[in-house]
Amino acid sequence: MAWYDVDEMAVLTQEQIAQFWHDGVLTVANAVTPAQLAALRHDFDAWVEERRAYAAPYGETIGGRPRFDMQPGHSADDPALRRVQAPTELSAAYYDAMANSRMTDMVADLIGPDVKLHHSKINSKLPGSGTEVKWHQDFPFTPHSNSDLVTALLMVDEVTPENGPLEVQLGSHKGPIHPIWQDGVFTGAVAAELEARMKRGAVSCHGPAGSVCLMHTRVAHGSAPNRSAHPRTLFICVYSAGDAVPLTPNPVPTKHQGLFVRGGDPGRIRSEAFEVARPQYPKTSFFAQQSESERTT
Ligand SMILES: O=C(O)CCC(=O)C(=O)O
Repeated sequence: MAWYDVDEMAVLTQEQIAQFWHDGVLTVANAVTPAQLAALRHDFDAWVEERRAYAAPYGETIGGRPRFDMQPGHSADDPALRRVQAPTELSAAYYDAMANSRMTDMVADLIGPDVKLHHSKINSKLPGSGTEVKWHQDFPFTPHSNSDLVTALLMVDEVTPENGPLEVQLGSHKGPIHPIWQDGVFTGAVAAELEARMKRGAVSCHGPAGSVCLMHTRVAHGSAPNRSAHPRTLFICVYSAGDAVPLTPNPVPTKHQGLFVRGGDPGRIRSEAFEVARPQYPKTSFFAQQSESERTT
């Protein structure tokens, strides 16, 4: 898949915008400034250190669920922080990257002019942690009246083919919405045989730290454990068009939901026809929903 570098002042070109709507994915370098990137890394490193002291998920978001979620097996010597929910509430650096960066401008080029935040999170794969993401589309987790939603995955670390990059099925945003309930259980993942097929045709999204992967909400994707000696930290912001209205509770509640980061409230609701099973609200995090052993404990 092609990825692009753009100069300091540019926003996306028509070619890049066309590529996004064709593939459902576009990776662009330098989505934040070097100073913004350094601030993101600084705050994340501090959270990893701080979490060594905790054996179980810790902290609280406005939904009453843990702020910091760890992979089972986490310990002080082997910290396995896998998720920080709503980091824009904790850190000026994360807020700034979400609301005031070239990443924000790029999203406006795709689904603007009116763009609002739905939620934010950090997905972390520390070396050897085993954290993986089973294949799914984001839309059935966060259905809206229309599907003009972009999941922006900002690479806080360099992402390589070895450290568990996002893998996508190009063009899948134009296909069906695949169930993430299997045999009456909310697994948060497509059926195993479909996942195997999707993996065979997958393309991975990697790039230097500071790059962003802009992904349409209906693109099928997943990611494997980090087999390398280097961390893979993604700051993920989910944005919607101003006229897309959420139909179910936010699985990552945040006081910043609905914040207009570009433009303003158009005062209109736009809808598309689709049918989707209601998602199950998570008890702790998305990772626990996807894990058979964590679901049953
Ligand atoms: O962390 C990743 O590799 C993928 C993120 C993802 O699929 C999600 O959070 O929905």
